[in-house]
Amino acid sequence: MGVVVMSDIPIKYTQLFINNAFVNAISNKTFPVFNPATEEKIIDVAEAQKEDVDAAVAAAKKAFSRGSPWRKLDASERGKLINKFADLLQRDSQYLANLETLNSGKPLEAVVAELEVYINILRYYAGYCDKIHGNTVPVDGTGFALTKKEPVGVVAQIIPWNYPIGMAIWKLGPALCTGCTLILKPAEQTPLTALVLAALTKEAGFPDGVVNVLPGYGPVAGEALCLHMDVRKVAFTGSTDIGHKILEYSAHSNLKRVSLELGGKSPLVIFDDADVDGAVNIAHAAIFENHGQNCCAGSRTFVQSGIYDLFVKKAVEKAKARKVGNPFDQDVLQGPQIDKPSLEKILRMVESGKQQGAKLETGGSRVGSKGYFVEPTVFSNVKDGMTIATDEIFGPVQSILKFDTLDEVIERSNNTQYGLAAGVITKDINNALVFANAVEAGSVWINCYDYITPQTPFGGCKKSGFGKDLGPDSLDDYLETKSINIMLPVKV
Ligand code: TXE
Repeated sequence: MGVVVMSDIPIKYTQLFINNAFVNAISNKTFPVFNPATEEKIIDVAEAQKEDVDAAVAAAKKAFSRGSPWRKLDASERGKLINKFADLLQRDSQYLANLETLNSGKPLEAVVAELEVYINILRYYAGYCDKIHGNTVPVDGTGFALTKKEPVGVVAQIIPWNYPIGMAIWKLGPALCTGCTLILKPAEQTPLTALVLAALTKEAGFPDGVVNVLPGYGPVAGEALCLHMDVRKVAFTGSTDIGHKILEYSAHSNLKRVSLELGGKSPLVIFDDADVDGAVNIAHAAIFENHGQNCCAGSRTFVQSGIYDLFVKKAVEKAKARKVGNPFDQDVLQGPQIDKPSLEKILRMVESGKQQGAKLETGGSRVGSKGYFVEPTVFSNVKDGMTIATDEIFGPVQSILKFDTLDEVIERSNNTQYGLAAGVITKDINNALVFANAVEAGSVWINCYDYITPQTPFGGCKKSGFGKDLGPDSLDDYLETKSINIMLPVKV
């Protein structure tokens, strides 16, 4: 798909989406949404409060009630609706991409490419709708048993700002595929494209109340969703701190199911036998893509001692060449960070790296004074205990560490509270597979990084959370297994 830069990007929707209608918040409250490249306000958007959450959950509950049009719809027909939604996403890709760039600062070209993947993700789920089945079970005695997979019901989906369209599609796909109804809460920084997606689900023909979208703040709308007694599951992607809270909300309300996709500090390990230029490119993309605002970013680059100095030299050249600027410009690879707190956190982390003795090879400062731009930054001589090696920076900061042996690098890779992803680059299949088996991570990439497909489950372990997005495993979180046990008079 080519890239069309729109000179005028109309904002069509700024209200809450409840029961297939755009409505104001009951309180009429709104909140401002900003362009991170200019720091200017784009528009005010309706802000959901507890009473709006109650209305959206009521609509979703009604849509899920026994005998409702959604419950009676054939599974294959659900698939057709999802496919229609994918068609509409394709039709409106250029508009959605421009709006996403305006609101998030992500480079337009990257967003257009990502949209192709999101369309494929929807098609994957569309095809799965009528392939979700249980088993027959060889029970003891004369009985006969079968299992059936049923949707959990009303689900709340709370997503971050780093991939606003992507995270929405990752969450909507399995919920719609399994026949759940949902309330999606986009991040307060980036609600605009989620509202367009809402309008497209209506146009595709999803019945009233199946999809609801509530822009608003986490501690208000997010908390009310998580504490609601009629919400059966929360799917959350965001920070580890809030992940802890989501579990508390569940414990304090109705023990709703929870799936959490949280932070990471993912190791990317490069052995001496790797092609250095190729490895530098993979490692560069692994950390700098999306300005480092990526939960599975390869944020600990481990390089074996034999190629360490050469690797650092080339990694620095690559970082220096990375063009930062207006995300609508075609040759720009890096736009602004999402907001001021994010910018300040990154600059604080850079300071801590310098103070703790890492060598700042390039970057480390803000670019300009308008917009939240940060120089692509590379640290060498990074040691395991330094804050830049232990904590998620979520910015364009590459930390390069040195290692000697396979055993040592496995140990050090696992020496983190996180377990989201890992990568290894080597020509030695044994080293690659021993590492892949030993590393504590939900996804492992060999001779590549960030290779995410609709078919492969994605999600971490340890403090990176639990539960999966994508792939067949993502459906499990949205399904209950019911056993139906039948007593027969005889065994034949
Ligand atoms: O995350 P939050 P923030 C990490 C990354 C980043 C840091 C802070 O390190 O620098 O988190 O980002 C909603 N109840 N990640 O502050 O607060 C909130 O409205 C219910 C990694 O943006 O976790 C938003 O929709 N919901 C991550 C979503 O949670 C609440 C992506 C994420 O916001 C809530 C983003 C509450 N009490 C940040 N408080 C990843 N895994 O990719 C907030 N929210």
